[in-house]
Amino acid sequence: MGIAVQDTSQTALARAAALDFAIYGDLESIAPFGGGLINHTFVSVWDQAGTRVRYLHQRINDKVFTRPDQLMENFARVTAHIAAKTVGMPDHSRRTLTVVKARSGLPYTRDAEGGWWRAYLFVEGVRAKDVASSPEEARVLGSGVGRFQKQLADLPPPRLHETIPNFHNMETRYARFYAALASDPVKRAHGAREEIAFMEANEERGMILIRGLQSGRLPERVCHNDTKMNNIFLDDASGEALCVADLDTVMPGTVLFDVGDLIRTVCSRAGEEERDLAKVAFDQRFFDALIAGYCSEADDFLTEEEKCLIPEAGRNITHIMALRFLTDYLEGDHYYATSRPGHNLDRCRNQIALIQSLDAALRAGV
Ligand code: GN1
Ligand code: MG
Repeated sequence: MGIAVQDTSQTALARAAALDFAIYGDLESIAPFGGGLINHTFVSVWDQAGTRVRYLHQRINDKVFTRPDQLMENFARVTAHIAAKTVGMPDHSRRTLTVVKARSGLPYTRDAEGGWWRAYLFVEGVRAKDVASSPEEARVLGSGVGRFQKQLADLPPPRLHETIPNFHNMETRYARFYAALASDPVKRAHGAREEIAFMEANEERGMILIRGLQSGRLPERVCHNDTKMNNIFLDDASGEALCVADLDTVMPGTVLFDVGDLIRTVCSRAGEEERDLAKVAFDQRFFDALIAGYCSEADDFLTEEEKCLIPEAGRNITHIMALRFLTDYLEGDHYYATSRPGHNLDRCRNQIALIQSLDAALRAGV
């Protein structure tokens, strides 16, 4: 009941916000959409002189993204840059997200509660998947992210805003984990002893990417930072990776963060929500195809150091996700959306199982 009441009021806010964007036609309907863990998403249907057109609306989570104005400045620059590179190609308006401006001219609007909303064209005829179904699909996903990075490699200055400072910084993630462990605010540490021990044992190894960035051995580039596979839209007709979505965390980093998140999500035979850990297994064939696809686009700009660290990047990003799920569990589930007690601990266990499977493959010489 509580949830239904909240949904209704959220939908009312979404409707009011939607009407504040410079969208032609009559608003027919607006309803919640999709399952992101961070933002609230809605889809609207408009009658534009007799044709039905859909738009997406998101309330930006301003606890997670404390400067939505800067975030939307990044978003608008990045999407305009990609759009300029694909002018004249078939399906031009489906190859990147297209921001709709508010009537004020800004790329966002505020609601009565102070919430921040954005709108963009609904990309029709694509699908987002949680688990890859074939090595060919893995190859396609790899090439999609390689192309995205290549398209943004020449983004003109200024440097993009850091929408979440230290997002993939293992040092600060560990500091927060140890703080949660020390205060144990909801008394959950005892029930997570094994996972805590895993984090303590793996801390040093986990520092490889952040130290590489800090020392300059790994170059800073524009990357996406959240390339779990369901953020990459596959064209229904051709199967091609058409559009990279969820651009909130596009900011400076190492491209290995993106490759790592792809390995984490594409090369596991089960998604991160799977609780049957026997199903969570690293698949070498998907890995080989993914990296071949990625390098078909990224070979032009990757350094030798970056190439060598690709397998380790998969382990590193899986590790940081396990650590973040565990920290949120210890803190009382404030960050990720959860739907049952222990949900974040289950996610952490899934990610640790994947690391163990990945380690077996790395030992065998991926
Ligand atoms: C979040 O926004 P969404 O659901 O695509 C998270 C990612 C995690 C992911 C785990 C801003 O991604 O870092 O990998 O959940 N995004 C943020 O599913 O924290
Ligand atoms: Mg996201």
